[in-house]
Amino acid sequence: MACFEEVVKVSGKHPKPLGLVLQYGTAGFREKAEQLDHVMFRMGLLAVLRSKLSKCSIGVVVTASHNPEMDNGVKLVDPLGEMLAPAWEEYATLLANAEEQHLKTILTNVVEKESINMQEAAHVILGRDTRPSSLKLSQAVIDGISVLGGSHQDYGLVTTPQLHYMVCCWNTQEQYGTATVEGYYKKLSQAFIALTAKACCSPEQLNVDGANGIGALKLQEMEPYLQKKLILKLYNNGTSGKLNHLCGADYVKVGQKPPQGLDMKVNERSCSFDGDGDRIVYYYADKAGQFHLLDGDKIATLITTFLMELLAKVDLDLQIAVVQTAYANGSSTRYIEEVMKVPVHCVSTGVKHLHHKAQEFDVGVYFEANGHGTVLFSKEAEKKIRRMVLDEKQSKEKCDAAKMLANTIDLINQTVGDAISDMLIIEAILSIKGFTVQQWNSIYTDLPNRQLKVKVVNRQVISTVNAGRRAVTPPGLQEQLDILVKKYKLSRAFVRPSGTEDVVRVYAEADTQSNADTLAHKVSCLVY
Ligand code: NG1
Ligand code: ZN
Repeated sequence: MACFEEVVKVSGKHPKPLGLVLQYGTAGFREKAEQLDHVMFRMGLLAVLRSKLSKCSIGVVVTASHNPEMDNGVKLVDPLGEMLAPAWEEYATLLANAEEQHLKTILTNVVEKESINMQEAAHVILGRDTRPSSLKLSQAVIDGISVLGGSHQDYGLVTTPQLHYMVCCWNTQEQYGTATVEGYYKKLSQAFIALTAKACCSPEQLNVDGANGIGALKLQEMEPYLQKKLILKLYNNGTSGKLNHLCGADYVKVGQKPPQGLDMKVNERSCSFDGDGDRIVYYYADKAGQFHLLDGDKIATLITTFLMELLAKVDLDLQIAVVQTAYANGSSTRYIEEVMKVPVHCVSTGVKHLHHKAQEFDVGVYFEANGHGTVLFSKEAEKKIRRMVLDEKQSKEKCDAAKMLANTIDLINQTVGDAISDMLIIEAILSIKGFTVQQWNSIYTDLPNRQLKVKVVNRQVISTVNAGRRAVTPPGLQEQLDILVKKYKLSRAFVRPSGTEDVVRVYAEADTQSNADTLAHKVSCLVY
């Protein structure tokens, strides 16, 4: 194929380190930034092919989210803002690992297998985080797009969810929103102001740890649009500290401790974003100095409670469900299923799995324990709700509840988990319900738990089934783990290889913190 001759020529400027093997993992490729130039170029090529096939704009985000600053990564975003289709993840891996002499063959195979018409136009939407390496790497993506004749729109520095939002706007002819960062700020802030118009109290200042990343930058841009309806105090805004270093949602969640650089007063609520602004966790310290974390499970419970109340009022026969992963605290699952009577589904780690499952319901609430999540409303559910808002024959109570649901739909970023949007929803709910962060926290009590990272020679020797909850290789590992778990009360533990870092993750839950810690430690010894 003639056009691939040029690709091979330009690829020489983006050489693949010989023998380097990478995998399109939980959230795209992640590696030390200096190893990724060829991957970026090739993902530019792949995005063009995907765009030609779908006749839609395709997104590319250059980010490594919660990873350390020296890492970077890339992921492709499908037409409605969703994660890349599974078959294309395989093409991405093949393409990234092809030695120079095989590049043309791999590209030709994709074109033939998918019957791509190379005469079609292609358009790619690009964004990047604040890592020092991101600008150069995004230029390598542009080289890939250009050599295959694709056009592109570079949004530059944006949060990952802002990029997902842009892709959805482009492909819905802006029905979802205006495809600019200003359009994003206006849509969310108008919905927030409308939703909280009749709130019983205005909440006190919220401390935000921006992880020294893009979320901090974008929140500062957005603040004027919120018209002082929410008072934010931003810490770790990137002016002095390092990205994700001793701060950010992952640091807080995994370490169960506050970030550095945040001045937290007793009982004051604070939240942390991650490095690309798609995760959020809340926390506070009580009078005794004890730290309380309100993670993705607590967020899912709060949002589901709020939506359930509104859905009961509108009485439109809409089914709500919650989607979690194995990392969800056992108490949250029990509370949602047994007390709230809402069905809970457990899927494999990685937001694409949760998103996909949540699409099966009228209203699907999905959150990973780490604070990555959103709410999806089916097209039909959204239509019914918006119709009720305009239906003058309905009672005022129904109409008001429908309006609140419609504003919630506009406030939530339905394309992916979004720290800014989730923060606004949480703040709206707290002020509408007149809840303090302590009242929110007391909805249920978390089971003590511990997450550990274990460095091993080859993490891929561990493989799992049942949404990551049971190890099938190496032989005997699961049996030994089962014996350990039986020694503790209310216990649960599992191991799985990370899809984003070169580690094995261990998770343990038990009746006391010291038992959870000991169990996690003993499980780590099994894999080490
Ligand atoms: P891995 O590294 O595969 O565990 C982590 C998170 C996922 C997801 C991705 C993408 C945990 C335990 N895992 O995946 O939930 O958010 O990163 O960022 O938090
Ligand atoms: Zn992230």
